Amino acid sequence: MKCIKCKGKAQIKLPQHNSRFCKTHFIEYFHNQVSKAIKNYRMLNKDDKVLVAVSGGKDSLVLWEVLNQLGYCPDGFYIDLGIDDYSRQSENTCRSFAQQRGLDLHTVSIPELMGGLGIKEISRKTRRNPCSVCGLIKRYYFNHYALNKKYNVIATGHNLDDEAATLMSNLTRWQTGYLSRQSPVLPKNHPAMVKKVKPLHRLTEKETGSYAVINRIPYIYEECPLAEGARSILYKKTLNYLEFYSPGTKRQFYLDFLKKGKYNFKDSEQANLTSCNTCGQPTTLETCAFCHLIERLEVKKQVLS
Ligand code: Q46
Ligand code: ZN
Ligand code: ZN
Repeated sequence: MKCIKCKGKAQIKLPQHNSRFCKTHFIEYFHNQVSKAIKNYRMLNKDDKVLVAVSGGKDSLVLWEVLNQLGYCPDGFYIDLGIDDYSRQSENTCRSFAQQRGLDLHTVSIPELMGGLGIKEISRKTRRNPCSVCGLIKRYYFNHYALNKKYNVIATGHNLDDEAATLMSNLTRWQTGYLSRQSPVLPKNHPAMVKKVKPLHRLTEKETGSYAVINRIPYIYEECPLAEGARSILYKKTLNYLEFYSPGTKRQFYLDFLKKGKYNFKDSEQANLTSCNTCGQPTTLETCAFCHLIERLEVKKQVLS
């Protein structure tokens, strides 16, 4: 098997592109895909203050590494979700990654901010699905922290598999508002909102995994113990099945949606975006979902320093 660029020994096969690369040319391909995503969607400028949301998993650490290699000087942001050993190991992985590269890592702890409760306890107390409360809390603190510390872009490690699974989930339930908003860039369309970007959206989970292995990026292999039964896993499996028999399907499904499909859906919610009467963050309601959650939990909200 030969690299299509240099005819040297290929290490990685990408059936969706009908390509094979040696290590050097795979890294070049990977960086090109990230640069293309950044350029096509005007995600970042070299002088932007960028905060990368890191979890200790391969995607977010690969993103941090690539943005740093491409000269964007990003800082990392880790949220301790209070999920037992998993959270401890994730934080240690992020810390050692940052230390080895001389990068800055910022952290906040959900149990410290929410009266000693971690995601599991919050989920139990509110009788809500753990991933739904976790998503709500993470979104709130990413935005709140970045705004407080004057970062103007938040970058997340969502890859092509994540985005294609979200698309399939939104389509199967005809969530037209979500479909119109699903994008690799969420612009700042409220004074208290920080722009969010997904520079890995053109790359599959397999590709980010290969990049991590080739570049010896240590990451946490275990899945979050609360992920079990998440519907996104089912959608990913379905898409991987299609991809196995018809390479390129996943990529075409998602990238063509961005090019051709997305504009057929209307977003009525964004027009009604206003400020939460309790915390000032953007919401379509009088009080935002996060403040409702705090009220329901009967905990005193801590202010971030
Ligand atoms: S961390 Fe949180 Fe994920 Fe765990 S509880 Fe679900 S959403 S699975 S990315
Ligand atoms: Zn090569
Ligand atoms: Zn609020």
